[in-house]
Amino acid sequence: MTNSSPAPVAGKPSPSIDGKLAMGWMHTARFLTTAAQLHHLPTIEVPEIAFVGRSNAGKSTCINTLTQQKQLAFASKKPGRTQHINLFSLGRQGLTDAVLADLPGYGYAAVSRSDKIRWQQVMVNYLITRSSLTGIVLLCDPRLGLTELDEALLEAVRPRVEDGLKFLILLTKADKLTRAEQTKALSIARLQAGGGEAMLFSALKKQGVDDVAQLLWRWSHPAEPAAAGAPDAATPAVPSTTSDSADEPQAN
Ligand SMILES: Nc1nc2c(ncn2[C@@H]2O[C@H](COP(=O)(O)OP(=O)(O)O)[C@@H](O)[C@H]2O)c(=O)[nH]1
Ligand SMILES: [Mg+2]
Repeated sequence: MTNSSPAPVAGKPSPSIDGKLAMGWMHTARFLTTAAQLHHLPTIEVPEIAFVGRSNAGKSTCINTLTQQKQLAFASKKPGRTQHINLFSLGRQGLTDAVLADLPGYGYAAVSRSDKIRWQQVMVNYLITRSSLTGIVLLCDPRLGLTELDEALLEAVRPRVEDGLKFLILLTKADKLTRAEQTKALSIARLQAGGGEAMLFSALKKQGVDDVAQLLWRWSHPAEPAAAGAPDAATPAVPSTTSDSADEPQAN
């Protein structure tokens, strides 16, 4: 699964993309694979972005809204897959330029304590060791704030965030908050995010949708080191023919 996407480069501004293009890119999401254990995950050579959050935080709704597809959450809801890491490929014309990883929601009350602990370990191991991991989106219902498990996860990834891993606290269901509450929740989340950032999101009101799509695109397409006479780095890597779409699994 290789393509010509540049490896992440620190310190360079990312190329920009407008909201519509970013949403078009998100819409290319397709199911890649599912894994119950870390060692079953394929090696990925493009940027991988993980979605994490306690159950009911609005993760499935967010992924569906961003990708403008209902089948993706369906893929994650198939019996036996709810505790799996589900990967989705992104990229036009069969070229994969990024992968989304949907991690199991944690903290679900009906799950036994031992299962919770096991999953916490799998998740933390994933977040700490996964080499293709480029960014983390931590979804949080701002009416509840960060839970103990969210805090533990934040603590675990902090060294990687300090090392350049992208990190976003996404405050979901923003439509449930007044303007003043949104502003307050956002400033708290910005502090909690450390070196990362925080944004408001509402699937219902389509708030923040384009902004998140653009951010994920920038995370996945860091600027290449400037080279004399190089083509404009802001141009999205969209192939003009379908001739090189061969090696990509087209599972749905
Ligand atoms: N008002 C509102 N409700 C939302 C929003 N996003 C999700 N929800 C609701 O929150 C609940 C949990 O959402 P879901 O996506 O299943 O959460 P998950 O467990 O994190 O995947 C569902 O009842 C959703 O309809 C939103 O933007 N606004
Ligand atoms: Mg869900």
